[in-house]
Amino acid sequence: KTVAIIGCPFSGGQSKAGVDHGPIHLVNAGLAQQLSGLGWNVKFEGHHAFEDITTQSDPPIGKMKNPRLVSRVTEAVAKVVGDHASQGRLPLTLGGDHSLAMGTIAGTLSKHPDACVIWVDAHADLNTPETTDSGNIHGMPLSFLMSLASSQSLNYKSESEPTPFAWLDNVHLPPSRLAYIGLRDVDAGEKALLREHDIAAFSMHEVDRYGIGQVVEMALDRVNPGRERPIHLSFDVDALDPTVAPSTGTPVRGGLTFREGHYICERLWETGLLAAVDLMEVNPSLADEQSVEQTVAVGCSLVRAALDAPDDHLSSAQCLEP
Ligand code: DIR
Ligand code: MN
Ligand code: MN
Ligand code: MN
Repeated sequence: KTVAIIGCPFSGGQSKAGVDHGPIHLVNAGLAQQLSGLGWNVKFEGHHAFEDITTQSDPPIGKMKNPRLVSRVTEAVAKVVGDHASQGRLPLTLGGDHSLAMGTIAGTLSKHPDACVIWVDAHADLNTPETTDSGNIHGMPLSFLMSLASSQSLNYKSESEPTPFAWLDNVHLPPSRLAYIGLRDVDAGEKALLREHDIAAFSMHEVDRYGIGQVVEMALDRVNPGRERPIHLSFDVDALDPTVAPSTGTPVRGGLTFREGHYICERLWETGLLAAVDLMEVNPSLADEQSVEQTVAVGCSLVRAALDAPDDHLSSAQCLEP
């Protein structure tokens, strides 16, 4: 088994500096060695270089900020993730901001067109260029992936460059194959889209009501009832409570506990269907040094939980031993 670590030091999908340092801190904390320790062959050839992807100028299109840059970077990420997947490696993408998921999920779908997505986040990241308030593309990746937004809807024409996100127009994740866990800060336009497209959304209310064990099964029942589809896990670290993962750009109180976050990862690994993992939005420039260390350590720990070797799980008998 080989895991390919794709470090994506990218922050163009939002406006706070520092999230581009997330992958560097995760790797410096020893993530590659930790995964080797779990029995994985680890392929990591340095962080992805985006310096070669520059744009002459990148003024907003409508409300969308940095559209050319985000489009080019995510297209490149899609290619890298798709290549690793077709070589039989499990792509682990470290962000960077969550706009990167346009690339990671497109890459997964290129190899596994029937894949489903479990999106763990405080936010729905479902805004369209019309519904967005912030203009930040990290709040929009799923609308493009599910064809609720498209390059045509940008109403943009240029002689000298392709319309941003045109490369995504023939990528399509059916809304029936997306399930959210951990939502608690969803914009009005996003709520309307969730309802209109009947998307499986398990907010913190459902986590409180049913417990995380039940919620993960309910999510899988919606998007993967026969338990045969490959699963792409996209984990925004802000899904966790800010007391657990403080160093992130848009923390929202009332989030997942340490164990709830880990349980999701463990259970998805246990299905045997995990095809790709994203860990996004670790921002080491936000909060004090101890909070940064804590957030980076939790990020590594979530990844280990998602990529655990099956025989490393304590059997229930061992757990019950006094
Ligand atoms: C908000 C915040 N819904 C937006 N989104 C965030 O900007 O569209 N996503 N923070 O992670
Ligand atoms: Mn740094
Ligand atoms: Mn997100
Ligand atoms: Mn978020």
